[in-house]
Amino acid sequence: MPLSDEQLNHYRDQGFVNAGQLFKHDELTRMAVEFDRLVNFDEQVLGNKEDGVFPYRAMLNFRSPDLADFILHPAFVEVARQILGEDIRFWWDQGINKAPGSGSPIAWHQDNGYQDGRTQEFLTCWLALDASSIKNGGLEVIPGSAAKGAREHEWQGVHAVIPEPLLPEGVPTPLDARAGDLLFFSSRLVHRTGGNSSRADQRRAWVVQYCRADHVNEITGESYDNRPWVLRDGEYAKTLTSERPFDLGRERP
Ligand SMILES: O=C(O)CCC(=O)C(=O)O
Repeated sequence: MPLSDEQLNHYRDQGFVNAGQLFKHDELTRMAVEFDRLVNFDEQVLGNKEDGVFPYRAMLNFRSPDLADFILHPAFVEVARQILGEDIRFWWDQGINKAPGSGSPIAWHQDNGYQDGRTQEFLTCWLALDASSIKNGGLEVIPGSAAKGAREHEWQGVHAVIPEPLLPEGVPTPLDARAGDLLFFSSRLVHRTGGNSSRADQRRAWVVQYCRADHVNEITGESYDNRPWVLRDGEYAKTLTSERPFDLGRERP
């Protein structure tokens, strides 16, 4: 379950790694069923009307006990332990489907850019529920960009975006995935996704993020003890519970 030394070194050098198939077939099916119920058959969308919107929903775990259980699954948590240590909280999850014909991009950003203030590096787990490539709105990354530190972002609608002149040097590189692949990347990895120009290939991803338990907003000083524990002193939490309640209405998608 944990990353091999080679995979961990790749993550540390490049800011990302494709860990391959860490979930069983029946687990992936259960996650896809819940994803479709909560994301595809609902009204929420991102993107713009001219290019074509796409289904999206934040915090699927609030609405699905099965997905909440998966947040404590060792396939995620054992890698999070290697990267973040023995005290970890769950940070955020979202379901995104770049459906066929949805042309709207998600522009270059770091996941840290979504917070109003600098925070420590955290971990994004991007679970491909379908095969993904540039053609159907898959990820592109700038390898090595995570090590170059936090970038300034500007808000474009609900999206935090790095203005072109502030992008780090590097060659944009597709990060393709097979259905079921689990990609891990740093919250400081500069990445984007384009539109889905395929005729029929959905591109569903369940994105689950973890942070160190002492994660704080370094500008406002806010402690994120409204995020539930996952590992405490190296022990798995039994359920997702936090010191303060989490208010989805206050948080940006
Ligand atoms: O899955 C996508 O299309 C975008 C994901 C992304 O950029 C993110 O999770 O920060």
